Amino acid sequence: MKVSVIGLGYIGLPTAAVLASRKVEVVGVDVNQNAVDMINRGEIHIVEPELSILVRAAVQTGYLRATMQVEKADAFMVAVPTPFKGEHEPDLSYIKSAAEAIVPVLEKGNMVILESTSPVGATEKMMSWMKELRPDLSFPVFGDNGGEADISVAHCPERVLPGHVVCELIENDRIIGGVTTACAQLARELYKIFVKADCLITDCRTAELSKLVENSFRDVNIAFANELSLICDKLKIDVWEMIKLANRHPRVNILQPGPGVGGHCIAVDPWFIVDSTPNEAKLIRTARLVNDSKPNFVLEKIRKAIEVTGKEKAELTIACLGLAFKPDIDDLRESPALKIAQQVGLMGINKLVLVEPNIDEIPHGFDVPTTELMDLESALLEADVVVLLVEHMLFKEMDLGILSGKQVVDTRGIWG
Ligand code: SAJ
Repeated sequence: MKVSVIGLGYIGLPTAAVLASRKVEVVGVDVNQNAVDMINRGEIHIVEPELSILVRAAVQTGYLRATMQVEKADAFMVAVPTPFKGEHEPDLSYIKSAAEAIVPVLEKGNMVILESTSPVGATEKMMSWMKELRPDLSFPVFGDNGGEADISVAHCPERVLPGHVVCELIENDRIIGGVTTACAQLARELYKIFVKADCLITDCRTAELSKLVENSFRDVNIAFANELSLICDKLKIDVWEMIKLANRHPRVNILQPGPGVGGHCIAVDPWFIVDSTPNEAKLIRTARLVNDSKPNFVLEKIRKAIEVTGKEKAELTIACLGLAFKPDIDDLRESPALKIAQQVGLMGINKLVLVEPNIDEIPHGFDVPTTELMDLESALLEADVVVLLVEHMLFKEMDLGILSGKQVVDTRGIWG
């Protein structure tokens, strides 16, 4: 069997490498020449524990190679981004491009699996794009479980946690949503090659919504924690202590407040539900708004900290610790930390120093002239105000003595 994985990002590359480690011939396809070259050298272009060893071994043993051109395969797994556009409407253009790239090599008996998190109906939409370009092939019809088709189509949403991707790809239960039951059964055969946990069969629409609901569940719960942090601030109560105590109740498990919600998943996916059912998804929308407004609250805290220093803004150095959207990864997508740091840089201060141990240069588009990326120690020596934005291990383990005499805004409650 030969599998083609379209999109070699945070999901596609680990999936390709895990499959290749099970001795399946895998060809990864990406539009990024640099990523393709690196992978073919056995290197990786993202930070993810265990992935580097896995990719190197997969390339060295000859089971994995990368290319920019889609080639013939038995199965195609699409793992491309699904961002939103305009007023939080899903942007399926990457899925459309992937479908268009696959169709010229598509043959009777092939299977196409959409892994990208998608709004309800996207799998059938992808199928309709392929059908339009290949009228010579027959495609399944949703719910027609008795029917036969040349091509098999399914949605198998990824649900791995960045930072634990390799392990979770193998250990997590997997939802396999077929356009028909036969499609789901065929897709399950493929996933069973590397998934140790259960592969649960359903239809593609239910699979699409389950994935969106998983992330909305987390978003709503984080919004609850973030709202509590505003309430506690008003009432002058330590939110982290209060949550710790409330969580001692056997049926209460509140998440942690922070500077907002980032990443390409939780900050995006709930909008796909809101977009398809705007009148019903009231709580889901409100959670998004609560989480999206948290950076403004943090910026207000920073303004207050600046005032307390008693210094002129033009003399101040502010250190922002952490830019990634969560701890110990290099992913800056939708990162509230990055947004906050950018706003701090525009406050008219003398200098902004950034500490982000997982990147080597100031991110492209970070348009603040007086900014420097530094190691932790140098940054803390210079800073008048220290803003902790991401609970990286480095910041959890540091000696807190160095903070004395400085104004500190700890958005993650790690320095209690
Ligand atoms: N966050 C908090 N407080 C918390 C937990 C998280 O503020 O208590 C913030 C994080 O700092 C981060 C954001 O939420 O900015 C999201 O982080 P996360 O660790 O909750 O989730 P992701 O986005 O890394 O991964 C999620 C996972 N979904 C769920 O846990 C339901 C993962 O399993 C999915 O595969 C992934 O989205 C995805 O790709 O959809």
